[in-house]
Amino acid sequence: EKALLVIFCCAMLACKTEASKGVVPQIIPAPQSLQIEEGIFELSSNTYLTFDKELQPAVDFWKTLSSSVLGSNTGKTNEMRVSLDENITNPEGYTLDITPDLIHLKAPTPEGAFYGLQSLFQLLPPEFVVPDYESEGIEIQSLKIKDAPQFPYRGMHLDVSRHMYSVDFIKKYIDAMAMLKMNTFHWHLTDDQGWRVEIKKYPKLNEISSYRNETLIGHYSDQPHQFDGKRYGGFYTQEEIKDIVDYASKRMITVIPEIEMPGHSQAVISAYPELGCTGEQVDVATKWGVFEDIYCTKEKTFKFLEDVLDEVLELFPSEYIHIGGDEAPKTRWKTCKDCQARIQSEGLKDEHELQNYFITRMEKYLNAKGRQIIGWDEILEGGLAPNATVMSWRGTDGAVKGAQSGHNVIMTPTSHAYFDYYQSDNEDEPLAIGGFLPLEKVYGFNPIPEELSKEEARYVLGAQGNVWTEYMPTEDHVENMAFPRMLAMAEVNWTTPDNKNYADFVKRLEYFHKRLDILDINYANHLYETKG
Ligand code: TNX
Repeated sequence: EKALLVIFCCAMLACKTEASKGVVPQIIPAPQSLQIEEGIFELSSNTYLTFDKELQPAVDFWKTLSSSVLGSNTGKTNEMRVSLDENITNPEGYTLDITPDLIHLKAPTPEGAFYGLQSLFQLLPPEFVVPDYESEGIEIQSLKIKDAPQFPYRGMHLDVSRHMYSVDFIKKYIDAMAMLKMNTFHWHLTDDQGWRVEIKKYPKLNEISSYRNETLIGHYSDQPHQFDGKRYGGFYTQEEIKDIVDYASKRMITVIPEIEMPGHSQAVISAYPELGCTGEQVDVATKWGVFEDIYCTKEKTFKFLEDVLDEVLELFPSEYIHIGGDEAPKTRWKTCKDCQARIQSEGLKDEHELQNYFITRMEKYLNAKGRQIIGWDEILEGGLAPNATVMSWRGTDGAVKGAQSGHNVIMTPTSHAYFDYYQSDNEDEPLAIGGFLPLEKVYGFNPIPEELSKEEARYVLGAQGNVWTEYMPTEDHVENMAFPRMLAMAEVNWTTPDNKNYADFVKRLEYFHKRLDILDINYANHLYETKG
C-alpha cells in the first residue's frame, strides 16, 4: 500500500510539473526577444482587466475575441493591465510581462497594444476563439517579451478583378493578416477583366465594366469555353467598401485601393470607348494578359479619372492611393492623334515620357488632396513622379533606383513575393501561372536590396505578398495559395534577420495548423521539404 501511495504521489507531482508549463510560446511572427520565466498565470472570467483609455481601440478588439472567457471581471483573482508607455520608441512596439499575478502589457500607441494582444492571443490555446469555448482557467506561461516590427509597411495584396470574392472572405483575409501583425491590405480593385468598385458618377462602370462573358480565365482560356449566357463578375458597393475599411481599421490595418492607369484598363474602355485611343468598342477581357487598349491622354480621360478618384478618396482614408502604372503598352499612343498632340504640346520626347506625364499629373491631383501615390516600378519610365513610392515587382532594380533617388519603396519582387507561383512540385498542385516560389524561399527573403547603403536602405518601407488570381476562381483556392506563404511574409517583415530561423519557423507553423484549422483556412500543408 505504501508503495502504491508513493507511486500515486509521484504521478501527482509529475502532473503538477506538466501543468506548470502552460502552452509553450509558438508566436508567428517571432518576437524580437522572449524569455521564459517561472510560474503560470491563470486567465479566467475572474481576471480583472484594466487599461489606459488611450489604448481603448486595441482593448475593444481584445474584448470581441475573448468575451467568453473575460466575461464578468468580478472575482479579481488576478489582473491583466494594458498601460501606455511612451518610452517605447517604436510606435508599433510593446512589452509583455507575464507573472503568476499579472499580465502587464505596455505600449506607446493602440497599434503597439494591439500587437501585444496578438502575441498574448497566440499564447492561448487555439480553441480560444471557438464560440462558447469553456475554460476554468487558461494557463499561460510566465514570460517577458520585448518586441517591435522591423518594417513599418507589412502588406498583403489581393486581386479581385480576375475573380471576385465575397465581403466575408475579404474580412477573413484581413483577420488572418491582423493575427500576423500585418498592417496594410493592398486591394487590387480594377483590371482588364473586371471593375470592382461602385462609382456613382459613371454607372456603366458597374453595369458593363464589372462583368465579363466568361467565368474562368487563366488556364481555361486556351480551351474553347462555352459561354452559358450568364455574365460573370460583380462589384463591391460603396457601403460594403466602407464596412470593410472600418473592419480593417479596427484591426490596425490600412486598406490601400488600387485604381489602375494608364494600362490594365480594358474593362473601363469597354463601357466608355471614348476614353481609349481608337474610340472603338472592346469587350471586358476574358483572358489573362497585357492588353493594348489603354487610357488615351486626352482631357476627357483625366476628368474621368479625377471624378473616379474623388469617390475613391471618400471611401478610403489611406495616406496612399495606388494608381498602378504597370504594363501599359504604348502601341495605341504611337498612332493616336490626341497622344501625339500631347507629346508636342508638353515638349516630351516620346511615349515613355508621356507615361511619366500621365502619372505625374495624377500625382499632382492626389497630392493636392493630401494623398500620396504608389505605383508599380514602371512608373520609373520616362522619369519618376516627384513624391511617388515605388512598388518594386520586376526584381529589385526599381527599388534600387527609387531608393537611390530618395523615394520610398515597397518590395514585392516576383522572385520572393508572388503567391500565384507554384509553391511545390507535387503532382497534385493546382495549375498556376508558372514560376516556383516555395515557402522556404519566401521565408529567406531580405527586403533590403544588397546594392543599397545603410542610408538608402531607410527608404525601404517593407515588403508585401501579392496574390494575383487569374488561376484562382474560388476562395478556397486563394487560401491554398496564400497560406502558409503569408505567414512567412509576416515574419520577413516583422522579425529581424538575426532572429529568423527556418527550422524553428516550421516548428511553430506546424503548431499553427491547429489555429488555421479552427479558423477554417484552407492552407497548403506539404511544403516544408522543398525539392526544387
Ligand atoms: C503581372 S505584377 C501583373 C499582373 C498579373 C501578374 C501575374 C503586375 C504589376 N502586373 O497584372 O496578374 O503579372 O503574375
